[in-house]
Amino acid sequence: MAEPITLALSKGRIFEETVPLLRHAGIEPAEDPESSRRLILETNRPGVRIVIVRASDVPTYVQYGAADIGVAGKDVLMEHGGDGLYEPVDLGIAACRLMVAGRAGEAEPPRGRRRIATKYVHTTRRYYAEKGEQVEIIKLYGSMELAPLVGLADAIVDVVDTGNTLRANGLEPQEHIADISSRLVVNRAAMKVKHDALGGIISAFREAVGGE
Ligand code: PRT
Ligand code: MG
Repeated sequence: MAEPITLALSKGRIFEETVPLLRHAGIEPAEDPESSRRLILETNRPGVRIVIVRASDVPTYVQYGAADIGVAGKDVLMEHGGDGLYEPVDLGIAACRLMVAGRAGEAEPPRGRRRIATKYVHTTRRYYAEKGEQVEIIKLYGSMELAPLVGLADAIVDVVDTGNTLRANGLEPQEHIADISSRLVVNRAAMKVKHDALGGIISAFREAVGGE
């Protein structure tokens, strides 16, 4: 009997872009998480199941071994830290950029300590520490784009894809922090104990995205 494998995925863009890669590994989810309320999805492969979690919780499930393997954005991984995680494949999916953005046409940033609103508190602290700039960081959980419009912050740090959301709110990208794509993450202990089953899945993902 093959070793049971639990894969952590978030709904939405990551699930949708991971399905074709899973198919390459011979794995088909039995249900669509958008229409099912179930958080544990069986697959066509006995012993392989998918758990549906928040995008920012994927590294936590994998780190603690509640899931053996998962798919998470590099933004989420940078913020979480790499403890207990092995990051074998850049899947190139859900691509975007982590940016500083502020009000459009604001030539000079305000003098003194700028206030930056973000859900990426650790990443933002690290970024400004490396630049040697003192900033005040305000933690938000969503709708970051609102903060500069109502005077909560001078700028935000968020992921940007088309830039439409920034534009629609009178904001513009100002500084590029990192290019982001989603990565396969694997629990380090599971990698040893379930080496054959996980190794097969990792190779199939690598092949599916054109790596060797
Ligand atoms: O929704 P939830 O709070 O559970 O978590 P989440 O928003 O982190 O999850 P999800 O599924 O939206 O995103 C998962 C991953 O997709 C992120 O961790 C990123 O790595 C990646 N990704 C790629 C994006 C985007 N593109 C993206 N455009 N994540 C979020 N956005 C949001 C962005 O925050 C902004 O609000 O979309 C808006 C900007 O899009 P544009 O096209 O208008 O620039
Ligand atoms: Mg979201």
